[in-house]
Amino acid sequence: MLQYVTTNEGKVREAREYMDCEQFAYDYTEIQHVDLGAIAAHGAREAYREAGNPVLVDDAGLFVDSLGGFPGPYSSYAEDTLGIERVQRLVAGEEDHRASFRCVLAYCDGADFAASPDPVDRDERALAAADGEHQSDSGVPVKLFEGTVRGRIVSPRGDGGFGYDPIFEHEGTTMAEMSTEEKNAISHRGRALAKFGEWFAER
Ligand code: ITT
Repeated sequence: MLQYVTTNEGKVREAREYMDCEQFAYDYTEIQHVDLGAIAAHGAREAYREAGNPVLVDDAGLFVDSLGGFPGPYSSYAEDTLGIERVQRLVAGEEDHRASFRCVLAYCDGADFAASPDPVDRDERALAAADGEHQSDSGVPVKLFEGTVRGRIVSPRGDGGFGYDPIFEHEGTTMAEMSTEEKNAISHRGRALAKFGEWFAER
């Protein structure tokens, strides 16, 4: 069974609309990198080594246009330290409230993949940022699937979803006001999961 690597149950709920998977609540090392793909690829190698089964790592982030992409790869840290309401107030002080949510899924089962149309991380960039202890992961390819949604940061509305959902509005509705199905139809994660699901079914 595919192991969906996350400590976040909200992510697993959304993923189960696309595939059978088990949650593997493994807290992989999140390397410091501006690129979510590099973080997820490094995590997938580490999780695969730990699980010994096919793994899918899910790394997501909120990128606010007027804050130069902040909090981006630090979204989890910003949620834990500032909280989503203070992030929202920070953005409210800017003229431009537009933002993107991005999700990168990184799949690893120890085998090699064809690159097209989604990228394969063959690990140099992740290893360059990692310390020596992970050198043994060298060479294990990771297939990446990405999804993005554009929206606006607004005052919190809605009880659904998780994380930044109450302050992320897409076409007039916050993601916390959507059902899981509605969120998946437009979200960063839904788009990445749809791409992955199609590819995985072929595999
Ligand atoms: P794992 O690393 O264990 O998967 P996490 O919740 O920390 O759990 P991320 O680092 O990918 O996962 O998430 C970065 C932040 O973005 C974190 O604060 C999440 O709550 C939030 N987040 C991720 N996906 C989201 C979504 O679909 N809607 C709202 N917030 C989301």
